[in-house]
Amino acid sequence: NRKKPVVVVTRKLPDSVETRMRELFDTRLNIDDTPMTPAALAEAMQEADVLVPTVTDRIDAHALGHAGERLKLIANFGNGVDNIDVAAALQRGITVTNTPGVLTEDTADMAMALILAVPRRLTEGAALMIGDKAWTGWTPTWMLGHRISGKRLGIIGMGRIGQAVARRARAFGVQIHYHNRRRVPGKIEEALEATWWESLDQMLARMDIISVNCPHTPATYHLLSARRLKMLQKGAYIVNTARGEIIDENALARMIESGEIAGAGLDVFEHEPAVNPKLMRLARTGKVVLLPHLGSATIEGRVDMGTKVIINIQTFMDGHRPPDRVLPSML
Ligand code: 8YV
Repeated sequence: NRKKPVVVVTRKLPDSVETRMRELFDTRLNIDDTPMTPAALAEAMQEADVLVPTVTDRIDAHALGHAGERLKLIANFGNGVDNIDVAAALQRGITVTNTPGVLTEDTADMAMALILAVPRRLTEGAALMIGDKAWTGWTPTWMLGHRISGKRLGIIGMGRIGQAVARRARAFGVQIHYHNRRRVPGKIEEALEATWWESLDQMLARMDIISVNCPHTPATYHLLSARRLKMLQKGAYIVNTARGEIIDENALARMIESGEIAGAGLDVFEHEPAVNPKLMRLARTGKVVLLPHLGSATIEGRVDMGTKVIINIQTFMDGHRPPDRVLPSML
């Protein structure tokens, strides 16, 4: 009868996940569900065999300096691992896992919702129906948006989520284009009738809508820089359900203000939970639709993520390679 591993969970997880974790492990839960302070995180890293962080925990090289001898696994409750210095963890002999696959469809749904919401002025219209006298009458030229079907969508990052966005957009009659370091297999390209652009710059200049679906890494930080945003056609829209850091937020806000870019749908921000005040102002005009990082926020998704975390921990503790191990070479 082995001793149960000490598993420290940094945030509140669905009840069913916490219950199962408590059955299986010596689980230390974060009862009040506040973000862990660096000091609390350091303490957790001292006592844990396994740490289960979320997107709100920064596990950088400095934080890893506090890792105790016994910490051997960081099982991230999330897909993106930009909150973790994976290379530094590995150097200390700590394995890192994530939860890919189970939040693909939910995140793609949210991207599609934003692709529809911004050009069709959904939040602007919905806001008019709250309160008594907002909607005063209909005319044929009133509150016109832009058609989605027939438009060109440029997907940046054609992994699982990018492909799921492509499938949805195709069903809406949108033409699919993508930029990815590697071209996806021909069968997938054919099924999606997707056009690959080796050059991101060239793709940007020809798209009506851009959807950001790549991970945030040093290579993708401000990938959509001021210089690249200027390449977009006047009237283009941008949707981001990946990570805020991929877009230069200030430049984006400036260009929407000036009308060079028509609008944006953003579920992620550079300094969450802080939101650029210029973007907040633009949200009042309807040109920008902002969501508080809800891409994967479904009950089903969170439970599936929890199941993945548990499987990764169990497999690791049984001495095998966990299914969702992350290596620096994968980033
Ligand atoms: C969640 C996410 O907020 O998985 C990700 O990369 O950004 C979101 O789905 C996150 O997983 C919570 O840790």
